[in-house]
Amino acid sequence: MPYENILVEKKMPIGYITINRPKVLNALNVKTVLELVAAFEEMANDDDVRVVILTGSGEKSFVAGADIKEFQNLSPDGARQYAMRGQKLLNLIERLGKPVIAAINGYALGGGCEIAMACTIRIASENARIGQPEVGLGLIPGYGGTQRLPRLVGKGRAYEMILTGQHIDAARAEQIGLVNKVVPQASLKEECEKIAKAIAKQAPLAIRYCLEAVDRGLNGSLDDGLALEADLFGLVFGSEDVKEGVSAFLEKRKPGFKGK
Ligand code: DAK
Repeated sequence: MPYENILVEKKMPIGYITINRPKVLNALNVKTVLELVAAFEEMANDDDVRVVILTGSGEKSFVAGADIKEFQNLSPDGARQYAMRGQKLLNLIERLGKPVIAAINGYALGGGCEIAMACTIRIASENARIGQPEVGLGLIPGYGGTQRLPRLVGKGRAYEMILTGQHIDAARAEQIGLVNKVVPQASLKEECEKIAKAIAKQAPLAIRYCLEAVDRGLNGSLDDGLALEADLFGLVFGSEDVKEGVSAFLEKRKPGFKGK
């Protein structure tokens, strides 16, 4: 499907999605959100794509938030639909069944920070600036910022970012666990690809169940999470990949996983 506001590429085992509106610092308008939903669905349905890398065009911005121009004439019902579309996209990213790495190449503000937080792993370039500036527009975060940020960095630090609306730099983001690692911009793509390739060597089903165990587990009690882990542990034991992984270890060879 031809896209206007995003670039989509596959170099197996990696799928690349790049938000491509550099003139507005990759701000997310409705069309871009719809295109992202379609592109992530395409990645989810392609078994050869093992990991997706999401980034923004240019060297200045990952995503500078929702496109503020579209807020001007938004009715309450329009805002509701807007929220549902955004939630669909972020849930899709978080529950894709394969890891999504956010390559944060500059500003990740508002909806940009929220999209990055729905990703599995975040790697930032040294010039990244991250924040939830919604209160300065009279809004509150609407794509999960009030929920995912405290889960990632703790309540106090989340409150500080959400209530002041101030941006933090890449080093601070790494310090508080908002991003996994900070690298020079020139090596951002390579660093993300290194992680993607390490993941792609592992058993696909096991990766899918790990994502499900962590994501669903974090939303419930420890007991429920442990029960889910036990269920998934049992399920994965029915796979051909477990037999292959164990045999390969004992035979001192590399495993050939099939995702079955
Ligand atoms: N929307 C639209 N245009 C934007 C934009 C944005 N978020 N961010 C930047 N731009 C545009 C600028 O207007 C400018 O366009 P021209 O004037 O050249 O036409 C161009 O990008 C370059 O920006 P600047 O000239 O401002 O560049 P600077 O380097 O000086 O500043 C900046 C960079 C990122 C600090 C600044 O642009 C900035 O503060 N941008 C706004 C950041 C922001 O507030 N983002 C959060 C938006 S609120 C909802 C769910 C979610 C959301 C809302 C509702 N519902 C459930 C209903 C999400 C809300 C948000 O994300």
